[in-house]
Amino acid sequence: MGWKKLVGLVGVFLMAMAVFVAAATISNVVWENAITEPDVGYAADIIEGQPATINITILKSDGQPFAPANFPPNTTLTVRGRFVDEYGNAIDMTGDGVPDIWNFTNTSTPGLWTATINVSNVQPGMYTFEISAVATNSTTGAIIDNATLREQIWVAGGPYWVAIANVHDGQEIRIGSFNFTITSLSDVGAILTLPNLTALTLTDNDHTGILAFQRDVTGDGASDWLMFIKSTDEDNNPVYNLYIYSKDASLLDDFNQSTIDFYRTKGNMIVFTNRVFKDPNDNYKAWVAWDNSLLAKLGIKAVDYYIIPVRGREHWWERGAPAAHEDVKIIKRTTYLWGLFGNDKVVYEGNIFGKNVNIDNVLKVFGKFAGNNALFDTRNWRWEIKKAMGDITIPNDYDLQGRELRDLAIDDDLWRGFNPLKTSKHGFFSESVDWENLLGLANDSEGS
Ligand SMILES: [Ca+2]
Ligand SMILES: [Ca+2]
Repeated sequence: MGWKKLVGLVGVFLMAMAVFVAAATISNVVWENAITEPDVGYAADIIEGQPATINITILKSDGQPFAPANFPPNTTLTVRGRFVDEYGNAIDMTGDGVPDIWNFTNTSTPGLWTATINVSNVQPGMYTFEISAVATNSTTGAIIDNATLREQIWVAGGPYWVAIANVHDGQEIRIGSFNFTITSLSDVGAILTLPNLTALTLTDNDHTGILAFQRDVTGDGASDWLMFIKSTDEDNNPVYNLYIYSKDASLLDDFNQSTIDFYRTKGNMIVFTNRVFKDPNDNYKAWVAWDNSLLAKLGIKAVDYYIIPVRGREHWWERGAPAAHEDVKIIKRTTYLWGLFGNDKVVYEGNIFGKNVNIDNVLKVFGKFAGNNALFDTRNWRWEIKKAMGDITIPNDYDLQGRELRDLAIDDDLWRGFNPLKTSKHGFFSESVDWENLLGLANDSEGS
């Protein structure tokens, strides 16, 4: 073989490679009537029964818009989307047993394609949506150009859902008139005891870490989804969170977790369950762990803790199963000589949902319950946790006091020595916390 021939072959090979590499591209996915914010990086959320529109930009392999004008006359352009299983087969997303295909249409903007997807009667969860764009010679059937894009999509079972973190054996779950007890819950499956004492067994056949069943828990005659979804706690231990999806707004009201008030543990700690951090009327509630020890009573030294929910919807939302945000700041206020000396310090800042936040082995905060609500805007939808509750554990020589943020500012009883919201400067007290801003009293841009 002469060197010219070799170069020629290499050249052909490189050209073949170039054709193979330079396929069309699908990019710039823009959703309408789906939830893509407040945090990018999560899969888009679409809601069962609510049509969502997906817009995509497709470019030919030569970079021109994937549009009829940029192809020879006898070209057929097909752009379609399908939800696919792990083998790439289209699946049924409407409950009629027939796999579904959504055809995209070319908009007036060349290369901008759009489709409206409506799923129904599917189990909530993460799904793979595969979009393919193919240009075919309509005479020969030969493929001229093509592109594929796979998008992860979270399908929510309704615009209302509640999540309970870290549910466990023996726990009783009450929603309106429906209730059940978790008899056992593990990787193998779950056994639940329903009201009429019948047992319901759930198994994780497909090993997804999801155990799901349907019941009408809101009493409107329509089934709601109940799902145990495996997750991990802050120590990476496996836990199960319970998610309940509904199309019935009363779900959030029905979910009454306030039956238990408090109990004592063996270690002289008191657990206050189901304390509200945020209610559906956008009231945020702070909790103060007030030091009642002998030293504190004598005015010598006291350590008080303030659990302050961070205001603003961007701090209270859930996306998909593992992503929950219930942001609080915990301030430790140490005072000496009746508050003459002391300091404030932020000792925790961040999410509490499903976390056992332990401060100094004195205060423990566990974000336990989130009642999530889809907010329908003109184009962009959002989730907001309308109702958030948690468990707070304190030693038995502490008191737990709850106040709405604004009330905390005016209530002198909950400030040892002096109220920083009323006294701007205090001689021996080193201030490092912007209380006004934290409680939403500063002419806030941060609040909702
Ligand atoms: Ca179908
Ligand atoms: Ca229902």
